[in-house]
Amino acid sequence: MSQSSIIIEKHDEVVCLKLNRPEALNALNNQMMGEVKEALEDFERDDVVKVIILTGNDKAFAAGADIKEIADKKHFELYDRDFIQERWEMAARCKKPIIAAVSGYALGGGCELAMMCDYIIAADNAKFGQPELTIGVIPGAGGTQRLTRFVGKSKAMDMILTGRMMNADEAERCGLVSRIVPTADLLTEAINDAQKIAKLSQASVKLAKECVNEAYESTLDAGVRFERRVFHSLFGTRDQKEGMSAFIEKRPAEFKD
Ligand code: DAK
Repeated sequence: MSQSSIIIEKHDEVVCLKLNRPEALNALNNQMMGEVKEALEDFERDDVVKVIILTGNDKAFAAGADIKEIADKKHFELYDRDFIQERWEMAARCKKPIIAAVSGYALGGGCELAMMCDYIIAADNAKFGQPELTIGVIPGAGGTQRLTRFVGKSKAMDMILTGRMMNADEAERCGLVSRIVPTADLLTEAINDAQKIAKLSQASVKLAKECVNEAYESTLDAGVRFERRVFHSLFGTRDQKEGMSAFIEKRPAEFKD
């Protein structure tokens, strides 16, 4: 296998996974997605890691799947191997929180990968798009579904049918990203967020994430019932006792998971 196409940096309980094929604007090839999947699986198993940041470089988060790698593929080959599906979905399956820190291009599979994360912080130079129709296909890693849930039908149709890019301002206005920060501060901001989350009770962090995601899978009634059961269950944890005692005793909570 050639040189690794990701870089991993650890900051105590926060781990930063950087996509690293700058010569191809971080186009997501099979090797890179395999490495991303393996790294995420390792982070899920590693008790020290509490929060994951997925990022690229200033110019590109990722400009999509590697078109040069997939251009000659045949229909049955994609179908039969379910086109590298299992390598792509890991970010959406993580129980630990995962923040996408997006600078530059997040196009096609790059935008889809960012949307699989729990939330997106955008640098002021970020550009999002689903340009697959301009190369004769459609989004294939959840773009038609996730983008529509993020931004609504009209904007999703506009983006997907025209293939145009959206800048960071528009992405924030329509709810695709949680906030915009100066490009130079992107990683510091993401790490600050991650460190705050890492200090909380990880049971409540993981379960809150599961509850929010449930909103996309169920009716309001069923989702609220799910949330209530999870709320009840947290009273079986020491962290709930610690959090509430610390509030009453006017001291910082020390969560132990
Ligand atoms: N693939 C391969 N190489 C790419 C690339 C890509 N997506 N994007 C950029 N590059 C390469 C360029 O070929 C160029 O390489 P050299 O020619 O120098 O060797 C280098 O990166 C710099 O790119 P440019 O010269 O084009 O740079 P510009 O600044 O002029 O333009 C650009 C930047 C982002 C506007 C342009 O590079 C561009 O349009 N890129 C393609 C964007 C795109 O169409 N993306 C969507 C790809 S399709 C699925 C999973 C995933 C997917 C589908 C299914 N399953 C699990 C089922 C995803 C599909 C896609 O993402």
